[in-house]
Amino acid sequence: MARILITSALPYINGIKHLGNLVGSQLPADLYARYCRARGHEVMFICATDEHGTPAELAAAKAGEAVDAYCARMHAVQTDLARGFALSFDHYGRSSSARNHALTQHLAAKLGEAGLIEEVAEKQVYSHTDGRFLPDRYIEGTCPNCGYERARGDQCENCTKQLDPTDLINPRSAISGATDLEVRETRHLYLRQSKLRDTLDQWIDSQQGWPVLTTSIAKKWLHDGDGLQDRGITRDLDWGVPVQFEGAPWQGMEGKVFYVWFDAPIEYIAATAEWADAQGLDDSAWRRWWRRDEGAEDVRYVQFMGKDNVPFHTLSFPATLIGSAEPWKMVDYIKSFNYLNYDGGQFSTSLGRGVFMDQALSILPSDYWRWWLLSHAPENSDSEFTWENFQSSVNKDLADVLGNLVSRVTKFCRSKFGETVPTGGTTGAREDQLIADLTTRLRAYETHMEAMEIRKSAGELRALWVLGNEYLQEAAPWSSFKSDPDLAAAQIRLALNLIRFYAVVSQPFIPEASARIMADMQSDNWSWPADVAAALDTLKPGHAFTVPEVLFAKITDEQRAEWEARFAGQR
Ligand code: B3M
Ligand code: ZN
Repeated sequence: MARILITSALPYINGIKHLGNLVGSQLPADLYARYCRARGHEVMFICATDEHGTPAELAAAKAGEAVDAYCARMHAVQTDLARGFALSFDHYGRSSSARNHALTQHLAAKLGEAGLIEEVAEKQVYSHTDGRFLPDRYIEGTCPNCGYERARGDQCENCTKQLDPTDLINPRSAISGATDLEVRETRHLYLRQSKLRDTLDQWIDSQQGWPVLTTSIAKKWLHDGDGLQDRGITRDLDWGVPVQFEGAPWQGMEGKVFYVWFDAPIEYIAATAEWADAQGLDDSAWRRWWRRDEGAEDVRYVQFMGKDNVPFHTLSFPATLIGSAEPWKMVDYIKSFNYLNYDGGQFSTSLGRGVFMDQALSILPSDYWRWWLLSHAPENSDSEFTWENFQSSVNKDLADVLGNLVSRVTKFCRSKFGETVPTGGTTGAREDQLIADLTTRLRAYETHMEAMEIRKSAGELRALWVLGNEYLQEAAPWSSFKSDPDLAAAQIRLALNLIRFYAVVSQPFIPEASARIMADMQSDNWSWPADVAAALDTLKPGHAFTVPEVLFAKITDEQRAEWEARFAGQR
């Protein structure tokens, strides 16, 4: 049994996330957390809302609410949606928590002691039209690296380069479009990341088997030109973690807050402390996950995120932790994702294009979405959601293959043997072959799940379902029943056990359907099938079960057409 710490990139507090956001971090992280728990590992699965920064301030203003009230309300909304998608976080924290304030200030102080923070007089963009300093992502312009015309002041979406607002060519206010911008002087704290360049380089080199997507992005910013520049970690804003030295004022920094990307990853740690607080546990409960001197040495730490978040997790956050000179647990593996596109274009939060988490749940149960999204996860390249593909994948994989098997077997048993596992008969070579094939596929499934190869895992799971269907097709208990009812009894006994087996192995992908199947099998034996033959002999003759309601309803052409039209345009 291992101890596995899993974090998902923290969704910004403003607005409801679309399915592309979901499949880029929270959903695959949940899949992995569920799998690790199912295999008996001790798991700590952490996520939180990322609540600071200008987007939160502006969204609150737009909603006519105070920013703290807005964040509290949206945190509750996002918590509900996470529950709706059956995301099994051990804690869903808030980056605005007291824990994160304290830890952010603590780490900044440590970085200061280590000589890694310096005060810099900075030129910052002030917008006369907007009457305020414009932070990074509220200035748009042309990327100096790739020429993309809608690059933001913090990062170019197109080439992932981290930017400073003043790098942009032809800058304009993203709030008003105003170009009457003026550069004014203000003082800020800078993290001297450049001093850590060699250390970070060696740290990245020492990582085994990271995905190419992760290391290539990290290496690019370490080695290409001005990769690891010192970066401002404070901002002229009201909302955020005040720039203080463990609670005492930081001279000259009054009225400023830490940059949202400085405090957000620290919330991974702080949220674990929030978890301990919520459980009524003392500090050692969270520190054994995060402090190498207090038990975290043998923790395996895995992070999930979209590719645009990779530079912050391979460079900036490690710089914070290493630079503190304290023994913090560092990430062991970063699973990163490309983008999911929507029906010939991009998902767009600003245009309301695509399907958002609340909308998805309002039309179909979460497992339909989980299955499609995970089995089409944008791992090796961008992938695309189309309604046609969604319909066919749900109808074939879930309804025709898995759902149909469950329904046929249970209904046939009820009509011929009653609602208990039938007695009598013995299985033969066909069943031995099925067990051998299931074992091969299951071992492959485990290998891919351990490697977080999500599409490949989905493929093996589907193959496991298909094996059962093929078996049933060939064994045809409905015809053997006429000539040899004992044989049919043995076949149906095996098939009922197969249904429970499917609940166990499918649970990381489709937890709600799996729970229903398990309940209908009147079992709560979720133990992982180390030995497939033994697993298929779990429900004994005479064990009662219930015929399930329709597990997965097919998506009709009318529904598909209606949804396609409904989600094409404005939200
Ligand atoms: N909220 C960005 C994003 O959702 C950001 C992630 C923070 S992870 C510490 O893309
Ligand atoms: Zn660019």
